[in-house]
Amino acid sequence: MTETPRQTASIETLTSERGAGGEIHQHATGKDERLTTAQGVVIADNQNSLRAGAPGPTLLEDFAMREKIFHFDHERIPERVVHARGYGAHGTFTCTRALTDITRAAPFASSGKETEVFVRFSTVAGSKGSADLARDVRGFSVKFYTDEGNWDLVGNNIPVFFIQDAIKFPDLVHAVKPAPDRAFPQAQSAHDNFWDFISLTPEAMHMVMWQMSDRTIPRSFTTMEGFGVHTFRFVTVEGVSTFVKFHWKPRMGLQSVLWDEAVKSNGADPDRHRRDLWDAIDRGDFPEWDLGVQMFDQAFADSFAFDVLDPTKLIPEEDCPVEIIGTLRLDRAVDNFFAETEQVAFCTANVIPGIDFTDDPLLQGRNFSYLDTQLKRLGGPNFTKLPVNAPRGCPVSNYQQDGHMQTAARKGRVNYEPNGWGEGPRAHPLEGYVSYRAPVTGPKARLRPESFADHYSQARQFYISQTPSEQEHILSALVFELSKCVEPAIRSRMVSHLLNIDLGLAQAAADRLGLVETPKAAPASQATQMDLAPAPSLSIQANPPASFKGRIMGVMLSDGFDGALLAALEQAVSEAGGVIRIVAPRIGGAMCSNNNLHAVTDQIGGAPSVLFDAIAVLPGVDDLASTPAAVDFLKDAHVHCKHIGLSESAADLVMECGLKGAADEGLHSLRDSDSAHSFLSACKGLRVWGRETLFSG
Ligand code: HDE
Repeated sequence: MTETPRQTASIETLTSERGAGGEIHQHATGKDERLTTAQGVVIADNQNSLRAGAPGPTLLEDFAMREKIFHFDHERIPERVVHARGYGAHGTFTCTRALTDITRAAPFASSGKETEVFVRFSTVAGSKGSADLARDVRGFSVKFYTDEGNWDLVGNNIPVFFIQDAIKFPDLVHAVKPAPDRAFPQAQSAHDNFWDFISLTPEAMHMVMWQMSDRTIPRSFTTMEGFGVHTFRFVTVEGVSTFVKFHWKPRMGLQSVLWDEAVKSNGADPDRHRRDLWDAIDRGDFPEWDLGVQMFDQAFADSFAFDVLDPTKLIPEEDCPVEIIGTLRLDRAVDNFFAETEQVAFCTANVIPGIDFTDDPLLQGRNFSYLDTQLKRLGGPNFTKLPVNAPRGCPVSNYQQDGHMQTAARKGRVNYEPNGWGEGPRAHPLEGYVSYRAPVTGPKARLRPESFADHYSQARQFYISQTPSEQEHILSALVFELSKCVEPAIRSRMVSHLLNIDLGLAQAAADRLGLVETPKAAPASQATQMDLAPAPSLSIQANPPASFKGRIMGVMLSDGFDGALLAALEQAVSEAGGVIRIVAPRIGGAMCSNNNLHAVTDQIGGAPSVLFDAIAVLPGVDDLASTPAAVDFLKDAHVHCKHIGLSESAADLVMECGLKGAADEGLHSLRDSDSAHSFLSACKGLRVWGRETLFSG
């Protein structure tokens, strides 16, 4: 991939330095900037350590070398126990609808009010160095630096969770992570331990349907939804509470890739999602999401078919509308990944006046876990002072002191409260955070309410809300994952759950897994099971994006290509708000039919079509039919149901790919500006799903 202007901007001058043999090393460095030790002493030679004679030992006295290596030795901190691989950016939340009658939460105080935010997206299971397109849930964490303190909305891209009680979380995470003896598989749920645990945990079935759907292989961070998952409370100044569920809706619309693309993407560009976010911000194509809320009262909660405190259930938008109250825009990449993205500490317990918890047992457990894990990960209690974690919109004033790496010592003798010195901060009953006065009764016991008992109805509702193509994706994902399980009893146990979700799905899975005997349905609480109507809002394919904005067209060409046609295509892509990448045999450039040299962004061997949303093929004198990577480029785009634009000169390549005579609404012939524009207009939808039937079975 190419260097961005931002990446090259800091390379200002070339300076010289003398090596051991007196040779000159030339390298880039900042103008007039001196290299120093951590103590500020200017370093004279950064290439050779202090030695006793040319063949002699290195001296302990060499403080510059020791300090440099000492610091390097301590660069690593523990990675997050979950959500280790993540990527962050700064931005702004703009309120578009004041909610002062419903909550005193600062970001919603007036329409037009702006609040600074930091967002971190993540995968859950893989370690820091794993690939972006693992089949996995994505984290979607937002830190609002409000003028009444920091509020963290630590969500996922799936609105429900695997378990109903935090006490199960360590087991869930142990099961999905690499097995403790062999330390594999990495960043995958396709293994015995995960499905063993899941098949013994019926409450996970709803989330499993989401996990096996295309939601877990998103096209990019910018094309996925975010959800707060739990029911929270909005609270007014007077102490009146309204239940609320938070939703982030991507302006680019929901988009995912196919499983085969995910697998190939992980090889071609394991950093695909972080690169996509970085590139989008870098070119000024700032990603945006709308913040929506589902707000309801106790009466709605009582009448709803499920317990609103059960995190394995959602409230369909069809039953309670999502009202848009603001927009999130990410417009600034981090200056330093470690300082910001790695050290940011999100915590569900970070709430502000106007936002409160409910008794969702998962949320209650999370409120303990985040602070606890951060103490270990960031090494002491003062991580709240790091710039990315420190409040920005309001003063911080208290008597917390000392601890590792303290940088904010109070002046004076007063470090306690109450004090008679007339100094220092005091609590303020009116301005301060007051917990919602929720009445609490009941015996102290380890229990789960009956209202949490139905594990299958919403799993079924999700499944029947998908298009046939999406249902096929769920089935193939289940078959893929369960086929990786060595233990037959696990496969069989999973099918016994599927029987409670959808008979057709269960039978097809049993068949494709080659189960010798179809198991009995898992025991289910029949008393609570319901036949819910499909909720179309749950489908990706039924809600396609409105434009090609922010997406990437890969144009494969070779010397002698039609320059006018490329210009027409470039114009059409740019008018649609998309980005074009030129893929050619040589990175140094491609000569068009008019003898103009055009810049090339990717060499064919390193840019398979899985990296692009749609493709165009404009071969020149080299028809590319005998270039294997070019054949794969076109064949894959076809199998992946993408829109494909073809110039006449692509005829031999088309023949080589076995596509001659293939015609559907996704194959477009490119001749001129008009055809380029109608090609782009077709590209704005998702894929040509009808093509899938050609390859299924
Ligand atoms: Fe987390 N989770 N989680 N989680 N979670 C962490 O906190 C935990 C859950 C989520 O970008 C950890 O600082 C428990 C649900 C995100 O830095 C840890 C339970 C949801 C992130 C932790 C859950 C999430 C985390 C690890 C069950 C969606 C990444 C590092 C009760 C609503 C935050 C850290 C970032 C991170 C605990 C379940 C989202 C261990 C105990 C449900 C997005 O504290």
